[in-house]
Parts: sequence; structure tokens; C-alpha cells
Amino acid sequence: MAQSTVLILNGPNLNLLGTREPHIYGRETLADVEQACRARAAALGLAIDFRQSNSEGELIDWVQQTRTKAAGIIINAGGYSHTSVALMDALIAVDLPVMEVHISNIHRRDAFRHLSYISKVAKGVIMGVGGLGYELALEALARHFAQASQSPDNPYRP
Ligand code: CA2
Repeated sequence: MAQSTVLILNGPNLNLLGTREPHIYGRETLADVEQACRARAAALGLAIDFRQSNSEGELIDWVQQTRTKAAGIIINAGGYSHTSVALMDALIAVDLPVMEVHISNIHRRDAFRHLSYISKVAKGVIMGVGGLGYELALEALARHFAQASQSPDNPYRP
């Protein structure tokens, strides 16, 4: 069977990871996170398409374009998590399993970060464990794909 691909999307300013605010975001760079995801995906038999953009429109275009290309999406939408109904709508439209990731625990931070539009459509949310969250999200999607393939007609499958 062909390898399932997971689209891993990173929103605005995540290209700065590891360069500033290490007390909040740690010292890992986005390139480090990508490398760890590649290794974990290979171990799980998955392929990944890892991307970052500072543009809301580009993130939405990538979500729309992935409909027939990926089996699931992992997204850290950065600041757009708290503002973007449009990105949420794109995720609803594409109808793929979504795992949301945040490097920091957004509930320990400013009140304006406590709402995430992405959480409203995500299958699961992992936050506060740094770059490890992306790897755990890959594990969750791999488990989801395995369960879905065993019981494709079960409407109550997780
Ligand atoms: O904790 C997360 O992963 C966030 O999605 C990171 C976003 C923030 O707006 C969210 O509330 C939570 C910020 C992106 C990273 O911004 C940086 C800025 C300076 C240095 C390093 C990263």
C-alpha cells in the first residue's frame, strides 16, 4: 500500500523558533522540528510535507490543495490560531483528520491566546511539550489511520 502523507503546517513567526524567546519556545529551531518529524514519520511508515508561511492566504491555499494529496494534517497556526475563521473554514472544507499543535501551553499564557479556532475542528490538540508535540501528533494520526483502515464503515470510529 502507498505511504500516507501528512501535511505539517506552521504559521506566522514559527520560522523564528530557537532564535528568540527561548524561555517560552525553547531552543529548538523549526529545522530541528522538521528533522525530528522526518525521523518519526519514517519509523511510523508515513511521509510528510512540512511547510511554514507567514501568510494566512498561503496557509489556506495549502490546506485546500492537499485534499487529494494528504491523509491528515498537523497544524500549528501560530497567532492565526486565535483569529482565523477563514483557516478554520478551509480545514472544515478539506475534511481530513486534523491534529493541532502548540509549542507552548496557550492556557498558561495571555487570555487572548486561550481561544483557538483550530481546536474547534481538530481531532486532538497537543501543547506545552515543545517540538515533541509534532511527533506525538504524528503518532496519533498513525494510530487513527490504522484504526480507520480496520473498520472503514464504523461511523463512530475515533
Ligand atoms: O505555542 C505555540 O506554538 C504558538 O502557536 C506560537 C505562536 C503564538 O502566537 C501562539 O499563541 C502559540 C507564536 C509563533 C512563534 O513566535 C516566535 C516569536 C519569536 C521567537 C520565536 C518564536
